[in-house]
Amino acid sequence: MSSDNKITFYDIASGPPLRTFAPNPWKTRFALNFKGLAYQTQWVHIPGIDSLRQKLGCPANRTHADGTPFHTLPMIQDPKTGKLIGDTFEIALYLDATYPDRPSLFHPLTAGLTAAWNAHVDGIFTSNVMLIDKMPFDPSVQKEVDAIFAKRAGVRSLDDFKLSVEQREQMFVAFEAALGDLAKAWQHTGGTTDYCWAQGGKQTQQPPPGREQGGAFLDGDEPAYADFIVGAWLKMLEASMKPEDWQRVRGWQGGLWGRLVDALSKWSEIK
Ligand SMILES: N[C@@H](CCC(=O)N[C@@H](CS)C(=O)NCC(=O)O)C(=O)O
Repeated sequence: MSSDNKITFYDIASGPPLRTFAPNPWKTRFALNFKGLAYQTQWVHIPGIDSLRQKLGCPANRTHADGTPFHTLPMIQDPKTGKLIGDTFEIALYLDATYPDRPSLFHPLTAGLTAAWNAHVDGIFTSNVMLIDKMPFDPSVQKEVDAIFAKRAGVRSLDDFKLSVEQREQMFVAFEAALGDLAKAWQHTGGTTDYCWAQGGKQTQQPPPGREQGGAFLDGDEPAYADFIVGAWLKMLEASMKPEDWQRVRGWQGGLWGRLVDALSKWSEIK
């Protein structure tokens, strides 16, 4: 297939070797790979996202605290329909609607449910993002990226966000408990067991017999977009945490997160 017929997938550029690391682009890459669609990646450095989206006429879907438009990735351009889409969830819905003969990202009538899951999962990981060590931005733009992030956060330097050893450990404990609560979805428990994960990630109540161990995916032997949402955040941690911290997260909840990332490796190809 000539590159003219391929979907163009705009992803955030890392340092060499070019690889996906940001969570939202990971959701889209999983989706494209799972559906087996032909695509090519266009890598964009963070400081170039604004001008690219404006040039292509793709409206921003986030807003900075001061009310100005916040341009983000991913974005796809599909020559089959001429469509340009710049929001992860919209992209997933579009791909299922446009390519129904390919594996489905959404089980029937679960788009609303998955949108709520997306917001919930984004919230948990975003509140613990300070546990990462460093995102693998290209060194050539690192200073510019740091300045953009510092300005956005209203601080002079990102060093203002450095956690003490004790604060970090507290955050790890809280993160493990939050993921423990999330893990109940894999065991199909939750509504009836109020809160079975205590600080430190220890399970204090057992799920009903037969549901002690969930599979790698939320429902069944194949992943759905809901699994990609969590997998995308885990891939960001894998790329950005210190290796020993990432091993720690992989092992939580009986190794569920490691199992999920490993099971998703089939759809993790970067092309
Ligand atoms: N609602 C958007 C959010 C996308 C988003 O926040 N993307 C981040 C990467 S995960 C981004 O492009 N950030 C650019 C920046 O921080 O300047 C979506 O789901 O596509």
